[in-house]
Amino acid sequence: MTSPISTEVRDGILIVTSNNPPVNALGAAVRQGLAAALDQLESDNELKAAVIRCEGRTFFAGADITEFGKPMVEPVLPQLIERLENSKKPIVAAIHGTALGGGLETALGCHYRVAVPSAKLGVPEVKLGLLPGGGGTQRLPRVAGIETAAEMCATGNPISAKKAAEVGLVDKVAGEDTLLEDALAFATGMIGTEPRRSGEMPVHGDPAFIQKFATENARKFRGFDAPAANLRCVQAAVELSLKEGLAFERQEFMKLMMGTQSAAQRHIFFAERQAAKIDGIADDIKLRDVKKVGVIGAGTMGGGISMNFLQAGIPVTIVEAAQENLDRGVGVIRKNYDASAAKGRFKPEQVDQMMGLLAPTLKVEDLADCDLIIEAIFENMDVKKEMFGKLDKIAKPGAILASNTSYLDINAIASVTSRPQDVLGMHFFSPANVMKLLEVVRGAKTADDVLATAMAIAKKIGKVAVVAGVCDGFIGNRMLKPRQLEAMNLLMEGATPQQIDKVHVDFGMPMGPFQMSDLAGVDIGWHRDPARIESVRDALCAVGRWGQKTGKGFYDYDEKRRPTPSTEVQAIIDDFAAKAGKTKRAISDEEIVERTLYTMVNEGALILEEGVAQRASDVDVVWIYGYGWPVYRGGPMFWADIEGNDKIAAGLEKHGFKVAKLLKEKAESKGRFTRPV
Ligand code: T1G
Repeated sequence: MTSPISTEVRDGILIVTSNNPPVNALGAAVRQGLAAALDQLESDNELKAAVIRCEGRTFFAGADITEFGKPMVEPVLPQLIERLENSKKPIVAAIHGTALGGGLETALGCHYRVAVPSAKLGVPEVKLGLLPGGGGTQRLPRVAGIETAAEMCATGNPISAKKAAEVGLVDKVAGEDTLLEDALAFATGMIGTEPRRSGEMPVHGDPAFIQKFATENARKFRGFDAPAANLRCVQAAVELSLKEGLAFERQEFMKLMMGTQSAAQRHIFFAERQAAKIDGIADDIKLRDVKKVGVIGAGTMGGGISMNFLQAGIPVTIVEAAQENLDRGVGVIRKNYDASAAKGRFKPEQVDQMMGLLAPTLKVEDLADCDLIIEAIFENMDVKKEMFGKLDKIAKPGAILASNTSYLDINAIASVTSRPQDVLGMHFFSPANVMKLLEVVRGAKTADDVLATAMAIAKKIGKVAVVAGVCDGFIGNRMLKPRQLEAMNLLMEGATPQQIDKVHVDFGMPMGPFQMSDLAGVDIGWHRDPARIESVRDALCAVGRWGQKTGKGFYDYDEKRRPTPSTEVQAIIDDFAAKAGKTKRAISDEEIVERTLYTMVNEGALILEEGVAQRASDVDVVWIYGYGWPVYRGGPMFWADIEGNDKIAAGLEKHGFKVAKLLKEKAESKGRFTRPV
């Protein structure tokens, strides 16, 4: 097999090129090729310096994550990086694309770095539950300073070539199209000089920044092991020699690598990419063109949905029934963009440009030239059927007709059109311009190219899309149902809203079932008749406890929307429990987990049995990106594998639940839903 590494000599400079698509990951063959190139550099006296570069879309984007958990193959990356650094002849890294993780560490092993303006440099290992294991935590504080090192390592966010040049991480910003020439010129200028070794440079910056940064980001880092480990390594760079610091980093790296959090986060890294693939449909299927989008409804969802397309430069025609609602909807879009611009996310002229792509109208006929029409109107089947009947007459042939329904039957909606093959669901999560998850709901008659086009457009607008089959609630909301139901049942038996929510927040969820209900609105789906009180929810709604929007729901809220438990709510719960003949008892946190989280896993197993989700990792992606399931627990199905499916099944049986067939099978065979990483 030919090596992904090739070399050529130009004016005494060895040009070392990696060609290892798709991202020049530093797999064994690449490392071996680089080692061979170093042998050549060292042994040939005609060679005075070297430039290391990559073909394709990017410089090395990191170690090869698919090698993790497998026997290491020499040379391991830290060894290779030390060889680079100890070379007696200057070596220049020529960077384009994204120099990430082990890729940036390899560049740090080189003596100098030249990058194009569009390049990004980062150490995203923390997002995989890891830390830079190739010396990054020790060399970055020496090259770029403590502050930049701490931030880059603990957040995993990349920096631009410009910023990198400002902090000394890049020595020269090359022309966008003259990277090799500029790198060769830089190398030529270094011939005969003693190479500057990152590891020999003094650590500089303010060590106090490390703790300050940790404190400022405590909320964001809550529950994660890796950010603190990264900061400990940067601290070690301050206190120890390079050799000792590298040893400390290796020790901390191995601890993370062997932990479940990194396994979970690597699982999600691959799961997110796998979700984009549709089993049984060729990757190169011809997609339909989507040059213009129509959105029906300018409310919270319609407005948020529109923003996604405008940000991607796709014109949107937005339709409302009444001028007042249309004006309000357009105003909210503008206000949201202005708020983002105020935070530096957009330039003012970009906001004007995006708003210029928005065409508000009261006439649904104006959607006739749209390639994709997304309906985001009232969540009622009759209303949706009527609208799709109209669209069937208005929309051009081949237009994709999508409903943003969060649980209604796409097949029923499609049945009122003459083109069910062009109909599917595109279920955005609120706020639609923020939440990354998009459930793409495949109807029985949805054409393959329609489904593939929806998945492709989802990626284009920055969404993480998951294919779902038709059922009540698709994947996410269907699993939410048993969780909410059991949470209410637990209230009747003596648990309190705050106890149940605390169990979920301690687990790592952003909020618990009742905090979520208050945020979304306790009154969602309420029959609106205050005289008709058949449940705790009815009782709360009847007294105006509709959630945060009315200042009270399951909790009371102050002006800053901070929740406090409510004695009125507890009295309503107790009254209902008494009427239902329930006697209050102390309920353990473990029982709350079993009845609200194990039941979700059970529903996930049913979803897989019915083929509503393509794969278990898709279910995990839905819960990570749609509901904030802690990524360091890998999603409900991965978490079940770690908990043990036998323990999950036993816990469900203990509380009288019927265990799904697939879960029972996993329990009996000690099998997993997800592939080990
Ligand atoms: N290893 C193996 N495969 C990788 C990979 C990697 N590092 N990065 C991407 N891929 C695959 C990915 O699975 C997909 O495969 C294809 O490449 C395109 O990726 C010792 C230990 C570089 C910004 O964390 O952030 O170095 O689905 O769809 O949107 O300190 O990929 O096509 O079969 O994401 O253009 C650190 C991870 C590793 C970078 C490109 N590096 N990658 O984004 O394409 S740990 C990272 C990314 C490490 C050292 C440590 C992105 C990207 P498939 P893609 P993209």
